[in-house]
Amino acid sequence: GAVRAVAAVDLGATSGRVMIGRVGQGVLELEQVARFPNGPVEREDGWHWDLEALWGHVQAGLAEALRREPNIESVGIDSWAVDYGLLGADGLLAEPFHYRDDRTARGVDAVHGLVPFEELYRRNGLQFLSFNTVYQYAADALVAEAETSLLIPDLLAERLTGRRVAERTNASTTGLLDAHTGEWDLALAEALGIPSRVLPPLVDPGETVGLARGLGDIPVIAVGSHDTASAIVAVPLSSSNAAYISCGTWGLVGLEVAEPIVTDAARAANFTNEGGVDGRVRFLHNVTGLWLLSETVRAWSERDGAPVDLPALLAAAAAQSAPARLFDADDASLAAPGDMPARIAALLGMPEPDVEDRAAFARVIVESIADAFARTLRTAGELAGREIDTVHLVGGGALNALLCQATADRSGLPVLAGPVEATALGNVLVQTRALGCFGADASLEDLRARVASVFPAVRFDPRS
Ligand code: LFR
Repeated sequence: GAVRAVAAVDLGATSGRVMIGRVGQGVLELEQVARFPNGPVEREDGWHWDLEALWGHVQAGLAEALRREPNIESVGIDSWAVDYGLLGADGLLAEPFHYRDDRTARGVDAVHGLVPFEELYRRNGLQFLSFNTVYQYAADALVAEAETSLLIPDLLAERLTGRRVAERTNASTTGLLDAHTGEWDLALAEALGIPSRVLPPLVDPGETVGLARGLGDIPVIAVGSHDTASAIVAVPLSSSNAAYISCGTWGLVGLEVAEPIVTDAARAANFTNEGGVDGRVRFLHNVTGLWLLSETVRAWSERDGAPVDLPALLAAAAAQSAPARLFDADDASLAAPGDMPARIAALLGMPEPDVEDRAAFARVIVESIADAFARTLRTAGELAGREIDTVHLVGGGALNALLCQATADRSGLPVLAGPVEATALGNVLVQTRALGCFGADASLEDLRARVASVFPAVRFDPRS
């Protein structure tokens, strides 16, 4: 049959991209059309996202995609989770906040004062992250004035189609979705004083959201609009004993399960149950990932007045001997934007590195991330009662051979690296399945088999 094409918009916390995806007999391809930087921007009232800049990049990228490939049949949008824009009749009431803004601390106290964390966990299944949407709402006076609240991908879809909906996988990260039914927990919203009118109708991945008016009326198809949900679609999991690490800004470490696991042990280990595509559950923990490296490199580049070359730094780091001391990559002090080398040095109890010691310092960062990955894999297996035998590492981190090898060594498990662009692939796969490219009842396993056959993994075996 003919090769068919769709457009995928994939926004990460440090960069965004627009891709053309092509699917046909034995064909599964991505062509990058646009790539643009993203990150926290500091305003008078705290850290925000520059939504208008992102929207500009998305529009330009989609226009370019259609110029290159006029046969594009649909558009799908995914991004990081939890952040939202509040809308009135005429559009946005305020620029969306960045989840790393510390106003959420107030929201945590307010929410837990009304509903204890134990009860929240039983209902929404989410690990405690101070930035879960429900805490952000509690710190945001504008919620009371809003007609509706849309998560970032839904907000962009609304600009394209005029329709206000909440895609279900991303809605599961708000803290207001019932983990067991997949529906809004209206009783919880009421107990927290969040008006139910701000919670839009839910749609599932694969459903058409509406027609993109400025793009020749091609449909916007809902995908796993939470980037991690899309990434897990494209992990070529071979069995239920295969774990994944979706590694970009964050390292999302866990397993796919059929039903939420909300035991006391899972709560104590701070494991989350996020909604996946086709009703699967992503049972995982957020480990601080490449954020530690990107923020470190950003600080050094600012200090030097010239960009630090990350690939060269990692090559030099690989030539160092293994570090004696590590730090806890999960430490709460590393969450905020700002001078990362100083904060890591403080955890290590040593001075900040001189320029000639930067490679060794980068090595400590990579090994500390790998150590947290290994620890979290062990916990995931224990909590789910599974004997993990393989780890798939997807996302940008799959390009970091030092990190992949260190994860294999520290976990004692083979690491299968790739695909690097798992998120965009998952986005493309869900759209093209909805368009009928894989047959009417193609399962996630069918889609993953296609990924495995087209994108061979790079294998890292543990060294003793
Ligand atoms: C990864 C991710 C994580 C989410 C964090 C904040 O990009 O979406 O899954 O916990 O960003 O939204």
